[in-house]
Amino acid sequence: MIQKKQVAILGSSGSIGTQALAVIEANPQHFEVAVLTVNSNAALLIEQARKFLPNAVVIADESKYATVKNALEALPIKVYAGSKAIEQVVQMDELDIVLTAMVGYAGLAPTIKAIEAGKNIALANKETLVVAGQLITSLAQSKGVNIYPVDSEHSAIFQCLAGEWNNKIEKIYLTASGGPFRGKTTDELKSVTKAQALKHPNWTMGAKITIDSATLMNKGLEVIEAKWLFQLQPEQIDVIVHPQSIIHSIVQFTDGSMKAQMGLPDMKLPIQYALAYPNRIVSDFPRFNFLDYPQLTFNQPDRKTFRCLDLAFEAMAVGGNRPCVLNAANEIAVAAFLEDKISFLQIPELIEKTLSQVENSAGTTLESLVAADFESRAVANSLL
Ligand code: MN3
Repeated sequence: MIQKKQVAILGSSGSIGTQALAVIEANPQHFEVAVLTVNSNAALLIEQARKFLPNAVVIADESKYATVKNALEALPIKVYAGSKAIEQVVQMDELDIVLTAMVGYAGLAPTIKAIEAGKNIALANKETLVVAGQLITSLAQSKGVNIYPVDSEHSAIFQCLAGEWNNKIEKIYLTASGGPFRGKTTDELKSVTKAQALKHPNWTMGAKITIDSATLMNKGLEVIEAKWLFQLQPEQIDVIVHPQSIIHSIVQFTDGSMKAQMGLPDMKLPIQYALAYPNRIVSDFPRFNFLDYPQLTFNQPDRKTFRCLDLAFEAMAVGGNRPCVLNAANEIAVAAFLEDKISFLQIPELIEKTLSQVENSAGTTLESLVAADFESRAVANSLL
C-alpha cells in the first residue's frame, strides 16, 4: 500500500492546474487533492471542489468569497479568500507537495511560504525563479526542500540527470518551438495581431505564456529558470529552435555525451513526473510514432528579430535586480499587448526602456525585489 501524496494546486483553474487535476483523477491510488486555489474563477473552483473534495480552497478575489462559501456549505471543505490565505494554506500539515501553477509574479510569496514550511515544490511558475532565484534556491536548500520542475524543458533536463549523481554538466540546450512567428521578419511582425500571437503551433497554454512564446521571452525566462534549477553559469546555457517540439531539451556532459528527453508535446507528462517523482507511473497519454515525424530539425533562434531572448540573457549575466525588472516590465507589456494598447514589436521596446530607467541594485533580499518589482511596473505603465 503506497501512501497517497497530498497535493496542493495553486492556480487550479489555469491550463497547468486543470491538467494536473486530470493527472490526479487518472491516478487516485497515488494522489489526493488537499488544497485548491484560484485567482477569480469561482465557478470552476466550485466544480473542482465538489469533484475532488479538498480539505481547503482559496479564492484570491475576496468579492467572490460568499459565492464559493455558499456553494460548498454542505461539504466538509474550508473556504478562504484573499492572497494572504493562499500563503497560509500552503503550510497545512497534511501537504506533501505544492504545485505552483499561478501566473507571473503572484507565485513568489506563496512559494516562499511553502518552502519555509518544508513542503516540496512542483514548480510550474517560472517567474518565481526569474525574480528570486538566489533567494528561493538557497531557502530550499536550507529547508531540505526539493524543487521539481514542471516546465517541459526543465523536466527534460531533470529526467536526463536522473542517475548521473555528481557527473558535471558541460552545457544544456533548451529547445524552443520558435512560436507562431518563427521565420517572420521585423517588417512582417509590425502588423501581427493578438489572435495570431495566441495561436501556438504545438502547445496548448495560457494567454500570458503563449504571448511569451511568440516573443521568445518565454525561452529567455526559461534560461534564467534553468540557471537556478541546475546551478549553471550563463555560458553553459544555449537555446536551439526545434519546431516539432519532440525533443524537450538536452544535457551535454563533460565527456561530450548528450542525453535528450523526448515525447509528444503534452504538459500532463512533466506534471505527472513532478508529482510522482522519483517514480514513473503508467499513463495512457498518446505515444510518439517515429513515422509521423521522419524529420526532426534544428536551427539558431533569430535573436535580431526576437530581441526578448537576448534581453533575458543580458539580465541574467548582469544579475542583481535585472531579471526581476525584466519580468515585471514583461508582465506589463504582455498585458498591454493583450489589451491592444501596444503592438507586438513594442513589447521588447517597453522592456528595454524600463530596464534603462530602473536602477540596478545588487540587493536580492525579498524586500528589495518587491520594491524593484513595484517600481518597474510603475515605470513600465508610465511608458505605455
Ligand atoms: Mn517551457
